[in-house]
Amino acid sequence: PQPIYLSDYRPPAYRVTHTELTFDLDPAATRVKARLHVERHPDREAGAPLELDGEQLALKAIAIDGQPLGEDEYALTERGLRVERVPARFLLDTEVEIAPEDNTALEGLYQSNGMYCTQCEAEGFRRITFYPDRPDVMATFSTTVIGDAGREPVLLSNGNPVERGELPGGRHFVTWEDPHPKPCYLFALVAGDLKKVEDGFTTAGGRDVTLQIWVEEENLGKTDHAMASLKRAMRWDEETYGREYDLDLFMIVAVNDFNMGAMENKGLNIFNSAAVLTHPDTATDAAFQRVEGIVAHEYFHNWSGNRVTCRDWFQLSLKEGFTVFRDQCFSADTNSAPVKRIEEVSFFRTAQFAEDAGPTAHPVRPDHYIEIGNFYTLTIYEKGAEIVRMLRNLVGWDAFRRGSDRYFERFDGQAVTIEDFVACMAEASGRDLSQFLRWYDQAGTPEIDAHGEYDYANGVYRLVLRQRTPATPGQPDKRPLHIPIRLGLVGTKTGRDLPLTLDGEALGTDGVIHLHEEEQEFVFTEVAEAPVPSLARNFSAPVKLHFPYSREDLAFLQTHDSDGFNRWDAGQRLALLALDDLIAAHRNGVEKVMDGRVVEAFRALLAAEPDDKAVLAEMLTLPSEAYIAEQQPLVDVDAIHAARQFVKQSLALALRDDFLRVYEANRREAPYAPEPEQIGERSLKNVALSYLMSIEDEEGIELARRQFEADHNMTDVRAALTLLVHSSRDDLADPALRAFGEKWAHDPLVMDQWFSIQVSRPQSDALERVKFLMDHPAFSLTNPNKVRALIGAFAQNRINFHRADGEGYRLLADVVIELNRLNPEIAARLVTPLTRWQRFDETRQDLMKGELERIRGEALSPNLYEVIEKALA
Ligand code: HT7
Ligand code: ZN
Repeated sequence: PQPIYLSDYRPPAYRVTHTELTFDLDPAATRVKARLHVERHPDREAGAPLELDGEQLALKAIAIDGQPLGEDEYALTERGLRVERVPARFLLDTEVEIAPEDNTALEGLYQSNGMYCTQCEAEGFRRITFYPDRPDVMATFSTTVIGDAGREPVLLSNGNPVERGELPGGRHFVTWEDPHPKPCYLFALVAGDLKKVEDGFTTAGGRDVTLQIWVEEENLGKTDHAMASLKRAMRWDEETYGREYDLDLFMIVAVNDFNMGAMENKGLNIFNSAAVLTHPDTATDAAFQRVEGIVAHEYFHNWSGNRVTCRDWFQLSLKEGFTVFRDQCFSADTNSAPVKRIEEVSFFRTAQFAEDAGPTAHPVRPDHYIEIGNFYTLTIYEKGAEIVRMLRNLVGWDAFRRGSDRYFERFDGQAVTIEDFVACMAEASGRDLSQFLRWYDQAGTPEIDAHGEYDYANGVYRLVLRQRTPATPGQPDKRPLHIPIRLGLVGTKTGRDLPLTLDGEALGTDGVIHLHEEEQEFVFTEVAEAPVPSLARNFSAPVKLHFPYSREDLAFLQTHDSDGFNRWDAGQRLALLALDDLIAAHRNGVEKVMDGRVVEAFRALLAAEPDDKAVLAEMLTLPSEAYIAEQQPLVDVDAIHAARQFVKQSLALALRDDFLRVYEANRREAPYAPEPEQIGERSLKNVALSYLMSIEDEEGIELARRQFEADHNMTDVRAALTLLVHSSRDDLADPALRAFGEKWAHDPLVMDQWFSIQVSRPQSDALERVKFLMDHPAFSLTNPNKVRALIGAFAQNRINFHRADGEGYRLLADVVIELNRLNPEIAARLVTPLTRWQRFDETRQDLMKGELERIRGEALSPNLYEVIEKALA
């Protein structure tokens, strides 16, 4: 496979202004008729051939302006269809046959539990019909779906239904019209035996919108939260961005087989059932919050993605980074904002930093790719969102909102670039953002080495910042970025933020400084007392910031920093320093000794009356093994696991009564609601329980067992079940797992949790369990949720996946090889942990590389080929 380069972009030679589609559904032989209204681009020369994308299509008929084409008038290639001579404006009719039942890749038209559905982003439409499958070709669509009236009573597509009727042979049809021009990646079709839940929303402008969520009958009771989230998101987008919905109907459909979370098809969002269905008995607080976030994300795409879309797929972050930023702000507004930020950042620093430091690192706007499906990454989504967040902070909310209005107004109905977006922000704010644009083109996580010095005699604090971005594949040399650093100087005497005066300018007590150069010195004057700097508050830039804090400094910041995020971060840094010592002790076979400062910090946290219990729960949560590993030059999985376990148990032993008190104080048994206060209480209670269970004393065990059996809601049940199953006691694990598995055998989403919990256990039988469960009737390799729940979860079980005998690697490679045939997109994602081999010791490196080589020996899909070649380069 050959790479595609951004620098080769050319506008399309032909545009499609209107697309008429007719689907005659059949599992093995669906007929798709397409009539495209085509015209030559005004800037393109006459005589350019018409080139259409098409894959796995059996062409049955082709005509231009009603005249069938002879076989010498067009050519079929592996990639599509080429017609050498076409008029400047014409109608192209084609008819193709496709087989949805054989489509295990879940791109294009496929079947899930007997229903038909589509996934066209990024390049799935070319598996439906011959078409210029690129986002800069935007057309209005008219779609007729014909199905069996018994098997497929519901026939959906984008826009509004305009006609329906009966046909001979028990068939029926519905015709849909979508008046908004769209690229074909936003096309959708759904057909099946679905039931709907309906509600309504009146836009600020007075449009009455019908809202429908379509599900299989047994899931009708699981849509309330998604519907409420949708209405909140619609209102929020009006109030925050002035964006209203633009059709009379908005539909969401839940499907079980889906490669990602959800898809923003115009007027007909298709969701992975895991991203839309909730019920207190079956979904955890985290799942409720995830559903709210994803429903909002897809809805927000109606403007940031659909009305204004991407010129080409290199600009993917234009819609994804902006939309993630929008959904993050929405979730922060509807939940505990500090906890949302802590969760976002801890995930980002663990997973995106690792991606940015690995062999598949790429800029937020890549300059080449082989398979765009491989670029739906944390870098495009989450780092893209961090860049938009920096922009918002740089120009301020008012200018950002003006820039956003300008962007939506100027480019409505167009396919545009990241420069177009940033230019609107520059114009609205009057700021020069040219250096800032480098963030989009430079891969790798910038590192900042900071040090500071207080001059007592003159009341001056000098802060020196030096930035460097490590080399990444294809980008050996990096240029300095414009990095905004939000900071405070916390006085060591008063414990308060000191006023900041920089170059004679007063910045308040919480200011932003701008690092543009490789090295810059910032001299703060009139600093009345020796400070500890609180840097990059609220994670003001996606960087690694190193400052030589002493443990006393960190303990001080943990209690005194006015920035909640940095209070949490100081605690994490303090724990990491203690963990470093313990990792070294474990490696050297020296006795482990717990750092008393960490114990005292935890004691103080447990004694305080918290404003926000969810924040306290975060502060009591130790850095994950994955995050600890991120900090190590070479990952020693066993030492990390042992050190973390030691810290947890030491804290539990020292503070057992405090954890017990916190557990009891938060054991409210009110009816479940996914509301911030209750969620905070449950988090705090379950964190306390996890400490108590880490020492497996009888009281902790009894509490966990009772919580499991009380069966109040899935959050508490799952937390207790996880602790029982992850304990060293099979007499606790086995009965609980059995009871849970039997109770929920009928519910695929709960069974996903059942799979994940048991293969994440630290005990050494995790791998054998995976093998055993792969034969379980509820498991299926063709269902991405099952693959993620079982194989994906196991690959995150660090001590077991990285077993010294390499059996974890072998198992993953076996599954990847199988999935390469069935679902290349999922195969290419699943292989990720093996691509990080550089981070481990030599023996493990060899084992991991050996498995990558074994995969390379197969006939690879472009998806897997691209990832494996990068990993072994
Ligand atoms: N824009 C959507 C991306 C997506 C996707 C991409 C590739 C293959 C399958 C997919 N399903 C959804 C989802 C989003 O970002 O909102
Ligand atoms: Zn998105």
